Amino acid sequence: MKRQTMRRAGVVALALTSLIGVGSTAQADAGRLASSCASDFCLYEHDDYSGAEEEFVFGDYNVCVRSLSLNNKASSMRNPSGARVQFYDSANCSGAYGYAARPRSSDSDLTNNGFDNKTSSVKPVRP
Ligand SMILES: [Ca+2]
Ligand SMILES: [Ca+2]
Repeated sequence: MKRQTMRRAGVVALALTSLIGVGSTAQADAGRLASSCASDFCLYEHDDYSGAEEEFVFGDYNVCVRSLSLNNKASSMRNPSGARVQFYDSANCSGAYGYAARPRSSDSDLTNNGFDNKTSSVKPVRP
């Protein structure tokens, strides 16, 4: 089980590297826990910022960004940006958002917000 997770994370890391030049998901668990989100916003496959990582670069407020590699999989998040980030169950930020992250915040477990494995798109808004 563990090995399988690592292999999947490696594939995602490769895809991310070609996309934005950052890929740290293939490191050991300890390394992932210690690493921080180098982009505007990061989703993680599992609790405590572990598993595969998807990084987001926000162009502007109110622009919807779809989750690709972690669609319906995100279980924790880091938001180092100055934006409030709204989480949507739908793919194009349609309907009401289900969860909102404060600027410069992180959440090691989205379960208690009722949003584990649901996020399909996110939208940064002015805080
Ligand atoms: Ca998950
Ligand atoms: Ca969803």
